[in-house]
Amino acid sequence: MRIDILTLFPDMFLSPFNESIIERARQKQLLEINTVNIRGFARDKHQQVDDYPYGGGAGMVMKVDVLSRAIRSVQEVPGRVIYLSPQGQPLTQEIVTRLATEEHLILLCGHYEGIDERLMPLIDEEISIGDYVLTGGEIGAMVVVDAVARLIPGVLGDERSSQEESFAGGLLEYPHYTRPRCFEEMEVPAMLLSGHHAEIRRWRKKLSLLRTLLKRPDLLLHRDYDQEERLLLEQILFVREKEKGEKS
Ligand code: 4HQ
Repeated sequence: MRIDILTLFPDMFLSPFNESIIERARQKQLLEINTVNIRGFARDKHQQVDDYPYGGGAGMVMKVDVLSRAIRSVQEVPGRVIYLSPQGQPLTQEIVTRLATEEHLILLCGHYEGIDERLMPLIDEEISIGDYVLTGGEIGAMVVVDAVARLIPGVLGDERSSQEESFAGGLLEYPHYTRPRCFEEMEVPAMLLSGHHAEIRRWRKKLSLLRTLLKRPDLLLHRDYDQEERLLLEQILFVREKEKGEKS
């Protein structure tokens, strides 16, 4: 997969993309990331990339001619152009999965008040990483790259790691433990030491469901449940109902 990032601040991407899993994916050539400095497409002597808004008001607007040249410069191979913006579709794992099937992504990072509206015909999709305001699209682009990269086959050392999410897909993770067995009087749950792999799997699924119910009940609403999940959720709800009765 190839990802081009159009930005005024290419140095912001140095550490995030030159460390750990993303760096290894690039070394293995599973992922090619290019940062493209938008300023390189300014033509006037001041290399101006922004200008005052027509109609007046605070802030600056990124220039349509500069941005269109920047986008077209990376389109010798056609790619999906994504603009990071609070007005975009909120990023979800479903969107990440879809983006991971693309061969070429072009991420446009805006600054100031944003981009000239006439750039919209060159943009395929707007994505928001959440309902808050950033100083620019760079951190949003990093989030998209990170989430997409780990779905590319071969990027995660252990192929199971991304598979295990479809096991509990759409649920929060069950609790994890490693040595020592006892820390400050807190024991590792006996179930995990039992060696009964089928029961451990069920126990983990049940705790995933319980945690999701307690911390993110919204995730349970529009979910497809299998037979086992229905049963485990029923057990959880039955115990909760029983405990309510005991209190009164
Ligand atoms: N910005 N999700 C304003 C964001 C943002 C977000 C990027 C700030 C675009 C013009 N990007 N610029 N939220 O707040 O992606």
